[in-house]
Amino acid sequence: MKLIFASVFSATMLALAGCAPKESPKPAPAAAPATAPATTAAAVAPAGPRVIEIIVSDTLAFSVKRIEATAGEELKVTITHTGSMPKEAMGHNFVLFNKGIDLESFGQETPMAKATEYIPPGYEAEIIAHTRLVGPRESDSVTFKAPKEPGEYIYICSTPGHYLAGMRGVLVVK
Ligand SMILES: [Cu+2]
Repeated sequence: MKLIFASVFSATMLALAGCAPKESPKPAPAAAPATAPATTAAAVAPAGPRVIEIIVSDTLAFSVKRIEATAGEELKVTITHTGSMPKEAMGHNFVLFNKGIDLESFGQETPMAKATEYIPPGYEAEIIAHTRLVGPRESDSVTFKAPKEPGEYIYICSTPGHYLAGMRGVLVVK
């Protein structure tokens, strides 16, 4: 055992000794790829959706009550809650409807839809877009295309009672 170890050790030393002089300095790390391609990609990237920022707080109101858009325009609505009251009572969302929505019926169903953040089931065809329910210091966004048909489209906060108290606005498509 001792002999074998010694032989291996010697061989290793020899190998190391033999190799050492030939060892060349490590090559410098390859230069990072030029940033030109990324810049080019950004330059040709299509413009993103137009961002509409809506602030909500401890009052029953949207900071933006009227949004104007062109038919089919891509919009990103961001709703940010700057208040401090509990989400239970003062949570808000943004729900945009197609024309012809029966808000009274919808409003009657929202109290039973707490589990789905006050979006009652069965309104998929009537709702163009909606955000999640946001509480204090929370924010959510939804990206969608404005309808192709010109006209007025109502949006509300669907927390029970909120839209009746004035938490509503209109998307005007031109
Ligand atoms: Cu609300």
